[in-house]
Amino acid sequence: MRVDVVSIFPDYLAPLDLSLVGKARTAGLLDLRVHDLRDWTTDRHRTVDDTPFGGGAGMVMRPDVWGRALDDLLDDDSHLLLPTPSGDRFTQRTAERLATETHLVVACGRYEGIDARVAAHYATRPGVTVSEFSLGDYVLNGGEVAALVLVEAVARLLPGVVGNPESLVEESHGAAGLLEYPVYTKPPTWADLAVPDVLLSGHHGRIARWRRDQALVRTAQRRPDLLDALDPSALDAHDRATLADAGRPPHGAEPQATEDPSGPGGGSREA
Ligand code: JB8
Repeated sequence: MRVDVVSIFPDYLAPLDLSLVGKARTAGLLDLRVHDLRDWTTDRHRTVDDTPFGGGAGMVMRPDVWGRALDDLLDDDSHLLLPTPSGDRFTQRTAERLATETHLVVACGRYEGIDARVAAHYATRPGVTVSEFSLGDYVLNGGEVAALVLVEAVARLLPGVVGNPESLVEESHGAAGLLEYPVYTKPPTWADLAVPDVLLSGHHGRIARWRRDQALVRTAQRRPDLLDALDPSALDAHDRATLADAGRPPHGAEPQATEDPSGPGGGSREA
Protein backbone atom coordinates (compact mmCIF):
# COMPACT_ATOMS: atom_id res chain seq x y z
CA MET A 1 0.00 0.00 0.00
CA ARG A 2 1.09 3.57 -0.75
CA VAL A 3 0.27 6.35 1.74
CA ASP A 4 1.05 10.05 1.28
CA VAL A 5 0.61 12.43 4.23
CA VAL A 6 0.70 16.19 3.62
CA SER A 7 1.20 18.64 6.50
CA ILE A 8 2.79 21.99 7.33
CA PHE A 9 4.41 20.10 10.26
CA PRO A 10 5.91 17.00 8.60
CA ASP A 11 8.06 16.40 11.74
CA TYR A 12 4.80 15.72 13.60
CA LEU A 13 4.65 12.42 11.65
CA ALA A 14 8.11 11.28 12.85
CA PRO A 15 6.63 8.49 15.04
CA LEU A 16 5.72 6.66 11.83
CA ASP A 17 9.43 5.77 11.55
CA LEU A 18 9.13 3.70 14.77
CA SER A 19 7.79 0.39 15.99
CA LEU A 20 5.38 -1.68 13.92
CA VAL A 21 4.69 0.99 11.30
CA GLY A 22 8.40 1.67 10.88
CA LYS A 23 9.01 -2.07 10.43
CA ALA A 24 6.20 -2.32 7.86
CA ARG A 25 7.93 0.44 5.90
CA THR A 26 11.43 -1.07 6.02
CA ALA A 27 9.93 -4.47 5.12
CA GLY A 28 8.44 -2.91 1.98
CA LEU A 29 4.83 -3.63 3.04
CA LEU A 30 3.99 0.08 3.35
CA ASP A 31 5.28 2.84 1.07
CA LEU A 32 4.67 5.87 3.33
CA ARG A 33 5.78 9.35 2.32
CA VAL A 34 5.37 12.49 4.39
CA HIS A 35 5.31 15.83 2.53
CA ASP A 36 5.60 19.48 3.53
CA LEU A 37 2.65 21.41 2.10
CA ARG A 38 4.89 24.47 1.80
CA ASP A 39 6.78 22.68 -1.01
CA TRP A 40 3.76 23.61 -3.15
CA THR A 41 3.73 27.34 -2.29
CA THR A 42 4.92 29.84 -4.90
CA ASP A 43 5.43 33.04 -2.89
CA ARG A 44 8.51 34.23 -1.03
CA HIS A 45 6.82 33.73 2.36
CA ARG A 46 5.55 30.21 1.53
CA THR A 47 1.99 31.22 2.50
CA VAL A 48 -0.58 28.43 3.00
CA ASP A 49 -3.46 30.39 4.62
CA ASP A 50 -5.57 33.51 4.27
CA THR A 51 -8.46 35.31 6.00
CA PRO A 52 -11.94 33.74 5.82
CA PHE A 53 -14.45 35.16 3.34
CA GLY A 54 -17.48 36.35 5.34
CA GLY A 55 -15.29 37.27 8.29
CA GLY A 56 -14.70 35.52 11.58
CA ALA A 57 -11.82 34.36 13.67
CA GLY A 58 -8.68 32.66 12.45
CA MET A 59 -7.31 31.71 9.06
CA VAL A 60 -8.32 29.21 6.36
CA MET A 61 -5.95 27.07 4.25
CA ARG A 62 -5.84 28.19 0.62
CA PRO A 63 -7.31 25.81 -1.97
CA ASP A 64 -4.75 26.69 -4.66
CA VAL A 65 -1.80 25.47 -2.56
CA TRP A 66 -3.63 22.27 -1.61
CA GLY A 67 -4.68 21.86 -5.26
CA ARG A 68 -1.09 21.85 -6.52
CA ALA A 69 -0.07 19.33 -3.84
CA LEU A 70 -3.00 17.00 -4.44
CA ASP A 71 -2.76 17.20 -8.25
CA ASP A 72 0.82 15.95 -7.86
CA LEU A 73 0.00 13.16 -5.38
CA LEU A 74 -3.39 11.74 -6.43
CA ASP A 75 -3.57 9.13 -9.16
CA ASP A 76 -6.45 7.23 -10.82
CA ASP A 77 -7.07 4.95 -7.81
CA SER A 78 -6.66 7.16 -4.73
CA HIS A 79 -8.59 7.77 -1.53
CA LEU A 80 -8.24 11.35 -0.25
CA LEU A 81 -8.75 11.48 3.52
CA LEU A 82 -9.38 14.77 5.30
CA PRO A 83 -9.28 14.82 9.10
CA THR A 84 -11.88 17.29 10.42
CA PRO A 85 -14.02 17.51 13.58
CA SER A 86 -17.10 17.49 11.31
CA GLY A 87 -16.21 14.24 9.50
CA ASP A 88 -17.63 10.72 9.77
CA ARG A 89 -16.43 8.82 12.83
CA PHE A 90 -13.27 6.78 12.19
CA THR A 91 -13.80 3.22 13.49
CA GLN A 92 -12.19 -0.20 13.20
CA ARG A 93 -14.56 -0.80 10.25
CA THR A 94 -13.10 2.28 8.54
CA ALA A 95 -9.56 0.97 9.11
CA GLU A 96 -10.54 -2.46 7.74
CA ARG A 97 -11.95 -0.94 4.54
CA LEU A 98 -8.96 1.35 4.01
CA ALA A 99 -6.55 -1.57 4.51
CA THR A 100 -7.90 -3.10 1.28
CA GLU A 101 -7.12 0.00 -0.81
CA THR A 102 -4.03 0.75 -2.89
CA HIS A 103 -3.38 4.47 -2.30
CA LEU A 104 -4.32 6.76 0.60
CA VAL A 105 -3.57 10.50 0.66
CA VAL A 106 -4.08 12.19 4.03
CA ALA A 107 -4.38 15.99 3.90
CA CYS A 108 -3.75 17.51 7.34
CA GLY A 109 -5.43 20.84 7.88
CA ARG A 110 -4.47 23.46 10.47
CA TYR A 111 -5.97 26.82 11.58
CA GLU A 112 -9.75 26.86 10.90
CA GLY A 113 -9.40 24.11 8.29
CA ILE A 114 -9.05 23.73 4.51
CA ASP A 115 -11.17 25.77 2.04
CA ALA A 116 -14.27 23.60 1.47
CA ARG A 117 -13.78 23.65 -2.31
CA VAL A 118 -10.86 21.21 -1.99
CA ALA A 119 -13.09 18.33 -0.79
CA ALA A 120 -15.80 19.33 -3.29
CA HIS A 121 -13.38 19.48 -6.25
CA TYR A 122 -11.62 16.15 -5.71
CA ALA A 123 -14.93 14.38 -5.01
CA THR A 124 -15.75 14.99 -8.71
CA ARG A 125 -12.43 13.62 -9.99
CA PRO A 126 -12.72 10.15 -11.58
CA GLY A 127 -10.79 7.48 -9.66
CA VAL A 128 -10.63 9.58 -6.49
CA THR A 129 -12.76 8.95 -3.36
CA VAL A 130 -12.93 11.74 -0.78
CA SER A 131 -13.68 11.04 2.90
CA GLU A 132 -13.78 13.53 5.76
CA PHE A 133 -13.21 11.76 9.07
CA SER A 134 -13.10 12.49 12.81
CA LEU A 135 -11.54 10.47 15.62
CA GLY A 136 -14.11 11.57 18.18
CA ASP A 137 -15.99 14.45 19.68
CA TYR A 138 -13.12 16.68 20.70
CA VAL A 139 -11.08 19.29 18.87
CA LEU A 140 -7.40 18.98 17.97
CA ASN A 141 -5.17 21.75 16.66
CA GLY A 142 -4.87 20.09 13.28
CA GLY A 143 -5.15 16.84 11.36
CA GLU A 144 -1.70 15.39 12.14
CA VAL A 145 -2.68 13.32 15.19
CA ALA A 146 -5.66 11.93 13.26
CA ALA A 147 -3.29 11.02 10.40
CA LEU A 148 -1.02 9.17 12.86
CA VAL A 149 -4.01 7.26 14.20
CA LEU A 150 -5.27 6.39 10.72
CA VAL A 151 -1.88 5.16 9.48
CA GLU A 152 -1.27 3.03 12.59
CA ALA A 153 -4.79 1.54 12.59
CA VAL A 154 -4.56 0.68 8.87
CA ALA A 155 -0.90 -0.43 8.70
CA ARG A 156 -1.33 -3.11 11.38
CA LEU A 157 -4.08 -4.70 9.25
CA LEU A 158 -1.90 -5.02 6.14
CA PRO A 159 -0.93 -8.62 5.31
CA GLY A 160 2.36 -9.54 6.99
CA VAL A 161 2.63 -6.52 9.30
CA VAL A 162 1.43 -8.19 12.53
CA GLY A 163 3.49 -11.35 13.11
CA ASN A 164 0.66 -13.47 14.57
CA PRO A 165 -2.60 -12.70 12.68
CA GLU A 166 -4.55 -14.36 15.54
CA SER A 167 -3.80 -11.29 17.68
CA LEU A 168 -5.85 -9.29 15.17
CA VAL A 169 -9.06 -11.33 15.51
CA GLU A 170 -9.53 -11.52 19.30
CA GLU A 171 -9.06 -7.89 20.16
CA SER A 172 -11.37 -5.08 21.23
CA HIS A 173 -13.59 -3.66 18.52
CA GLY A 174 -12.95 -6.70 16.36
CA ALA A 175 -15.74 -8.52 14.57
CA ALA A 176 -17.30 -9.71 17.85
CA GLY A 177 -18.31 -6.12 18.69
CA LEU A 178 -17.31 -6.63 22.34
CA LEU A 179 -14.57 -5.21 24.51
CA GLU A 180 -11.60 -7.47 25.24
CA TYR A 181 -11.46 -9.66 28.37
CA PRO A 182 -8.84 -8.74 31.03
CA VAL A 183 -5.39 -10.29 30.58
CA TYR A 184 -2.84 -11.45 33.17
CA THR A 185 0.72 -12.75 33.28
CA LYS A 186 3.29 -13.71 35.93
CA PRO A 187 3.62 -13.40 38.86
CA PRO A 188 0.39 -15.19 39.88
CA THR A 189 0.05 -12.86 42.90
CA TRP A 190 1.07 -9.21 42.79
CA ALA A 191 0.16 -6.35 45.17
CA ASP A 192 -2.08 -8.79 47.08
CA LEU A 193 -4.03 -9.41 43.87
CA ALA A 194 -4.36 -12.99 42.59
CA VAL A 195 -4.82 -14.00 38.98
CA PRO A 196 -8.30 -15.58 38.64
CA ASP A 197 -8.02 -19.33 39.44
CA VAL A 198 -9.71 -20.42 36.21
CA LEU A 199 -6.78 -19.05 34.15
CA LEU A 200 -4.37 -21.34 36.05
CA SER A 201 -6.68 -24.37 35.77
CA GLY A 202 -5.66 -25.62 32.35
CA HIS A 203 -9.36 -26.15 31.47
CA HIS A 204 -9.41 -24.56 28.02
CA GLY A 205 -13.19 -24.74 27.68
CA ARG A 206 -13.76 -23.06 31.06
CA ILE A 207 -11.15 -20.44 30.27
CA ALA A 208 -12.81 -19.59 26.96
CA ARG A 209 -16.23 -19.34 28.68
CA TRP A 210 -14.83 -17.13 31.48
CA ARG A 211 -13.19 -14.82 28.95
CA ARG A 212 -16.37 -14.55 26.92
CA ASP A 213 -18.35 -13.74 30.09
CA GLN A 214 -15.78 -11.11 31.11
CA ALA A 215 -15.99 -9.54 27.64
CA LEU A 216 -19.79 -9.45 27.84
CA VAL A 217 -19.95 -8.01 31.39
CA ARG A 218 -17.25 -5.42 30.68
CA THR A 219 -19.02 -4.33 27.52
CA ALA A 220 -22.35 -4.09 29.38
CA GLN A 221 -20.77 -1.99 32.14
CA ARG A 222 -18.45 0.22 30.09
CA ARG A 223 -19.89 0.42 26.58
CA PRO A 224 -23.59 -0.49 26.58
CA ASP A 225 -23.83 1.34 23.24
CA LEU A 226 -21.79 -1.50 21.70
CA LEU A 227 -24.31 -4.08 22.97
CA ASP A 228 -27.18 -2.14 21.39
CA ALA A 229 -25.32 -2.27 18.06
CA LEU A 230 -24.64 -6.04 18.24
CA ASP A 231 -26.15 -8.41 15.72
CA PRO A 232 -28.51 -10.52 17.93
CA SER A 233 -27.20 -13.67 16.22
CA ALA A 234 -23.79 -12.90 17.79
CA LEU A 235 -25.22 -13.95 21.20
CA ASP A 236 -26.20 -17.47 22.26
CA ALA A 237 -28.40 -18.40 25.24
CA HIS A 238 -25.44 -18.50 27.64
CA ASP A 239 -24.34 -15.03 26.46
CA ARG A 240 -27.84 -13.67 27.04
CA ALA A 241 -27.97 -15.19 30.53
CA THR A 242 -24.59 -13.61 31.37
CA LEU A 243 -25.85 -10.20 30.23
CA ALA A 244 -29.10 -10.61 32.16
CA ASP A 245 -27.05 -11.40 35.32
CA ALA A 246 -25.07 -8.21 34.64
CA GLY A 247 -28.37 -6.31 34.63
CA ARG A 248 -28.01 -5.55 30.93
CA PRO A 249 -30.22 -7.87 28.89
CA PRO A 250 -29.38 -7.44 25.19
CA HIS A 251 -31.51 -5.20 23.02
CA GLY A 252 -34.70 -6.99 21.94
CA ALA A 253 -34.65 -9.49 24.84
CA GLU A 254 -37.89 -9.83 26.79
CA PRO A 255 -37.90 -7.62 29.90
CA GLN A 256 -36.77 -9.38 33.11
CA ALA A 257 -39.65 -10.44 35.40
CA THR A 258 -39.60 -8.58 38.72
CA GLU A 259 -42.55 -9.59 40.94
CA ASP A 260 -45.20 -11.71 39.22
CA PRO A 261 -48.45 -11.82 41.28
CA SER A 262 -49.65 -14.92 39.36
CA GLY A 263 -46.72 -16.90 40.80
CA PRO A 264 -44.38 -19.44 39.15
CA GLY A 265 -45.78 -20.91 35.93
CA GLY A 266 -48.55 -18.35 35.79
CA GLY A 267 -46.60 -15.89 33.65
CA SER A 268 -46.09 -15.57 29.93
CA ARG A 269 -43.25 -18.11 29.42
CA GLU A 270 -44.03 -20.49 26.56
CA ALA A 271 -44.17 -24.26 26.85
C1 JB8 B 1 -7.83 22.40 11.99
O1 JB8 B 1 -10.06 17.64 15.79
B1 JB8 B 1 -9.61 17.29 14.53
C2 JB8 B 1 -9.09 18.35 13.58
C3 JB8 B 1 -8.97 19.66 13.99
C4 JB8 B 1 -8.50 20.58 13.06
C5 JB8 B 1 -8.19 20.22 11.76
C6 JB8 B 1 -8.33 18.90 11.37
C7 JB8 B 1 -8.78 17.97 12.29
C8 JB8 B 1 -7.76 21.37 11.10
N1 JB8 B 1 -8.28 21.92 13.17
O2 JB8 B 1 -9.69 15.97 14.08
